[in-house]
Amino acid sequence: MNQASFWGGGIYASNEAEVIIVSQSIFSVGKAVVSGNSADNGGGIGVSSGASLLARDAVINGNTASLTGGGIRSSDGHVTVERTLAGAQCHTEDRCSTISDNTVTGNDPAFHGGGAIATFGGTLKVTGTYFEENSAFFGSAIRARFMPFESVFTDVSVVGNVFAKNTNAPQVIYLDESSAHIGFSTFVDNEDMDRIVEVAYPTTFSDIHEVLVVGSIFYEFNGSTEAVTLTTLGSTPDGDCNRVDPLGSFALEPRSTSQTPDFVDRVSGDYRLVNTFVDYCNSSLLGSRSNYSANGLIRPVDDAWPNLHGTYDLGGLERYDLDLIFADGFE
Ligand SMILES: [Ca+2]
Ligand SMILES: [Ca+2]
Repeated sequence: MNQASFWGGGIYASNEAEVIIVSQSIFSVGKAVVSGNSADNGGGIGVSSGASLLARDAVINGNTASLTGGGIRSSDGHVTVERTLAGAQCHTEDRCSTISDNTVTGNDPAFHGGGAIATFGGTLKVTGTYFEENSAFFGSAIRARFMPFESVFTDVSVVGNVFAKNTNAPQVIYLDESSAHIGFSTFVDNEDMDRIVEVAYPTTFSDIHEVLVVGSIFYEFNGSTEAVTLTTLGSTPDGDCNRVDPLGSFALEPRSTSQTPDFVDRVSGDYRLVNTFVDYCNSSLLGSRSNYSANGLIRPVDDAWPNLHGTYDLGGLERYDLDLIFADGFE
């Protein structure tokens, strides 16, 4: 339990430094945990000025920031959050890579927010990770601005994740003057938002930003939440193969569906698919960058279920058969 006055409650790195936190196993003795810290910016971890963070199979839960980034805050940093561990335990209710239960209390609409992650400039890559029960007034899970800002990096990449029960903001992911590729993720039972992904000011003096959202499930309690919305002037985001409620511009993107998903145990937070949306899509617009899932399986798994457009399941969790896991050497 740490407290920092301004940056990085648990860990802070600047000036090209590298922070690596890696779990050695899925069991608690080997887990990398950043929990119960607080700061103004980056309640758990702060990186700035070219510093990089690699969080692999890590738990970044229960941290608090008063201004930005309940779990992680980056300013021109390079943040990678990923899941690499496989294991039968993590296929069910255990989460191997999580950024959950973090809170931001700041309410300045220009800069505050990002319940799990706030990132301003630099790069962000998040794969195979659960974002649950984070809270902020802007971007209950993620807030990104100026991505990239005078940079050739591939900005924001968010693939194979689960976003559930994040609260308090008008949007779960807030992309402001940012490019982003969001793919094969599950958005379910988030609360309080007007739309799930908000895109603002995609066209700036230096750049036209590109936002792609593919292969994802957007399914919220009220049944009438727009999935992806442009709220300013500028180039519209592109979509493909998404499950969305039947309203808003994203309902018109190719291969979209408003069919109701069927989760193993939604109430208990087990968002694995039963059969709906299994083997629904191909790798769509992201190619091999689609091949991540929050249960650690390498996509795609060709299930016995008939293929619609391909072998990729929609959402953050690729369905599997136990026989297949053991045949592939998972334990
Ligand atoms: Ca599949
Ligand atoms: Ca199949």
